[in-house]
Amino acid sequence: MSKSIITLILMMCCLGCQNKASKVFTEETIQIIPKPKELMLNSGSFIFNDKTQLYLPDKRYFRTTDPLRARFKTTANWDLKVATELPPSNVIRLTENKNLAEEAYTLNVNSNDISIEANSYSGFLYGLETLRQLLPSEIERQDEVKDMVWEIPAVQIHDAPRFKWRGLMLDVSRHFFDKDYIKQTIDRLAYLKMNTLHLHLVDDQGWRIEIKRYPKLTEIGAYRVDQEDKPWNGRPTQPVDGAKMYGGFFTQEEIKEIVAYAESRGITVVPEIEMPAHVTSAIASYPEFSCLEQPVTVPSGGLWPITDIYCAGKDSTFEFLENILTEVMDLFPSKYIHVGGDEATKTNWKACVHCQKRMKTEGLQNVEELQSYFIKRMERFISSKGRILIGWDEILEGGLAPGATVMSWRGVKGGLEASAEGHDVVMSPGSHCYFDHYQGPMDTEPKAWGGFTPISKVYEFDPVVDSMTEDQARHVLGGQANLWAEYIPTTAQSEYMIYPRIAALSETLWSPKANRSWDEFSSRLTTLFKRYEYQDINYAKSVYTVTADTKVNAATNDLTVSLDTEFPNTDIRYVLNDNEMVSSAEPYSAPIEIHATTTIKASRYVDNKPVGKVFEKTFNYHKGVGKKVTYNTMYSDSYKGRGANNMVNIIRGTKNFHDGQWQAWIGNDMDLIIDLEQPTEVSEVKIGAMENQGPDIYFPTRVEVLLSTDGKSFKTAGIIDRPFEVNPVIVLKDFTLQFNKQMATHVQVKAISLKKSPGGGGAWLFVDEITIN
Ligand code: TNX
Repeated sequence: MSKSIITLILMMCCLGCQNKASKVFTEETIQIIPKPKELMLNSGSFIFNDKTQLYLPDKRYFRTTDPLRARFKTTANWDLKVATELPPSNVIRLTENKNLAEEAYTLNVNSNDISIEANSYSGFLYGLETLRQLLPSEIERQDEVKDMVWEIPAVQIHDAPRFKWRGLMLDVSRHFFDKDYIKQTIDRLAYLKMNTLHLHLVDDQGWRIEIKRYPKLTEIGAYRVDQEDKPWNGRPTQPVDGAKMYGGFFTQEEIKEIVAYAESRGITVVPEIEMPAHVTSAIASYPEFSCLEQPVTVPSGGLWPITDIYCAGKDSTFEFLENILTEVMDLFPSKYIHVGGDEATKTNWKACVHCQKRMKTEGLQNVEELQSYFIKRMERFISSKGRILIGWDEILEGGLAPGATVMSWRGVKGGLEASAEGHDVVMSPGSHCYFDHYQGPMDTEPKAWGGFTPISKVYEFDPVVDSMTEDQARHVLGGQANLWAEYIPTTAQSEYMIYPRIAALSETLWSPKANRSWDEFSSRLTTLFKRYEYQDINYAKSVYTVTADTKVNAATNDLTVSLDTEFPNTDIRYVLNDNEMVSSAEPYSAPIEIHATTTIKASRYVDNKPVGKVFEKTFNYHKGVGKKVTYNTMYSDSYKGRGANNMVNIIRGTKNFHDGQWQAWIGNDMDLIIDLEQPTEVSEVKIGAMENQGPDIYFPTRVEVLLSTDGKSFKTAGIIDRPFEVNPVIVLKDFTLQFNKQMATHVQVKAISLKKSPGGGGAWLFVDEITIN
C-alpha cells in the first residue's frame, strides 16, 4: 500500500471519529440560565445514545424526566427508558439526598454516567433542566436531527435558589389566554427554574374562572362587546344585546388540568380573585353586591377610575366572596390566595347607607379603614382554611391584616413597610418587573402600556432593597414579573413581552448576586435566543435595536450622535443621507459629528450583512439652533427636557414622555422668546407637541407666533386654533405656521394649554422643539 493511501485511510478514520470524539468544552461554552451557584468543569464528556437509561429512587419522581424524555424523543427519536435495576454505566441516576435544601440539586457528569442528587421533586426537575441546557441547542428543535452527537461536558454542579418565590403573573382578564398557552408557559417557566405562576383571573374586563354556585359570573362576566379593532382606551361603553362578544373562561376541569400540569413542572399556581375593586365583570353579573345595585356592562377596554366596587356594608357581599373562595381553594392547592386589593376608588362607599352603617358599628374613621376592614375580614376567612392571604400593596392602607403577605408593585415602598412590620413580601416593582412596559425605544416597539423596562434593567433587579435590615430581608420571599394584558391581544405578543426578559428575572431570583454581570449574561443570551428559535418562541430582539444619543456642543452648535445597542459590543454600521444600507457601510466606532441637516441610517451587522430593523433618523438644522431662549412662563420641574436650549437643540422627543427631551407645563401656557441675535429672514415656525390623553397630556388649543425686529414690540405672524378632541392614542405633531418672508431678530412662541383635563385634573402641555426656517 502506498504511503499516500495509508495517509488517506488515516485521515478518513479521523474524520469518521470526529463524530464520536470529544468536543473541547470551556467554561464559556457552558451557557446555563439561570447561572448555577457553583460549577466545576472537568475533563471528559458524556455522550448520550439510544441505550442511555434513567434510574429513579421512586416512581413519584418519574414526571421530573418528562421534559428531557420529550426532547430526546423528538430530536433523536429515542426513548430514554427507566431501568428497574441500576445499570453499571450509561445512566442518569437520581438519588435522594436529605441533606440538600428544598429545590437544591447536585449534578455530576462523567464519561460513564450522570448523577443527580436532590431532596425534593423540584430539585430533580431542576437538575434535569440544567442537563438539558448542557446539551447542544439542537435538543430544542421541533424535528428529528440526524447525525448529531449528544455530548455534554463533564461537570460538577452544586445549585440552589436564592429566593423561594420566583414568579410570573399572567393577566387573563384583559385578554383571555387558553389552557394550552398556559401549559406552554408553564414549561417555559420550568425551563428557567421559575416556580410560581400567578393567574390574574378577575378584572373589570372579564371574569375567567367557572364558579359553580354563581354561574352568571361566567355567563355574563366572561364576555364583553368585541371592540378589539379600537384602541384600548377608545372603546365606548356598549349595551350588550346581540353584539359580537369577546371573551372566554376556564372551566373547573381545565383549572384542575392546569394545576396538575404545573405541579408536574414544579410550579405552584396562585389564583387571584380581585376585590373590592377591578370587579366590574362581577358586578355586571350580580349587581346586588355593589353599593348602587345598578346594572352595568362588562367594559370592553380602559376603565378609570374604578367606582363600581363591591359593597363593604352588606354581609351578603362577604358570603358571596367566601363561597367563591371556597370553590377556588378546592381547585388550587396553593398556600397563597391572592385577593388583589388595588386601585379602589371609594366614592360609592362614602354615599352608601350600608357602608356608612358598617363604619359606624365597626368604629372606622374613613373609607381607607373600611378597605382594611374588608381585607382583614377576608384574611380571617382565608387563614381559617389554613391558607395565606396575599394582596397588592394597597392592602397596607388603613392597617394590614395580621397574617397577610404583601405584593409590592408601586415601587418597593409597600415591601419595605410590610417587612418592617414583620410581614412576608413579594417584590414586583413596576420599575423592574412590569413586562407590559416597553423593552426598547417606543417608536420601534409594538404598542405597550408605557414605561421603559429593558432587559438590562430587569437584570439589575434585586428583591432585597439596600436599606432593608437583615430582619426585613428575611421576609422577602422573592420576586415576580407581571404581564398586564391591556395591550396583549395575542399569544405571539404575550411571548414577545415575556421572552427574553423572564430569563433575566430568573437569574436575579435564582443565582447568587455576586455572580451576576450583564455583559457576561448577555453572551449567554445569544445561546438562549437560538434555543428560543428552535422552540418557536416569538421572543423580542430589542437588545439589538440601534439607538442614538445626541449631544450639542454649546460653543459651536454642532451635534454629535452616538449609536449603541443594549447588547454589548454589537457590530453597528451606518450610512448618511441618501446612501443605502449596504455591506460597505461605515463601521461605527466613535460619535458622528454633523453640521447640517443629516439623515443617519444604521443597523446591526452579522457576517457583513445588516440584520433586523434599520435605524433611521433625520436631524434637522434650522435658524434657531443653539440660540438663547427666554421663558415668560417656566416649564415644570418634573419635565425640564435638556434645560435652557432644549427647544432649539435639534433633538426630537419620542412618544415616551419620560425620554428627557420634553419640556412641559401643567395647567399653564407656554410662552417663550428665541433671540436670533441678528436680523434673519423667517417664513416658517414649527412647534413640536405631543398628545397622550391617558396621563393627561393634551395638544395646545392654540399656537401663536409673533415676530420682532427689536426684541420689544412683537407682531403676530400667524395663529393656529386647534380645539380639544378626544383622542385615545399617542400622537406627535408639528404645528406648522407659514407666513410671508420677513426679517426678525426675535421669535415669540405661545402655546395655549387646555389647562384643565376633562377628568378635572391639571392638563399637561408637552413641547420638544421649535423649528425656525
Ligand atoms: C396597575 S399593578 C394595575 C393593573 C394595570 C397595570 C398596568 C396593579 C396592582 N394594578 O390593573 O393593568 O397597572 O400596568
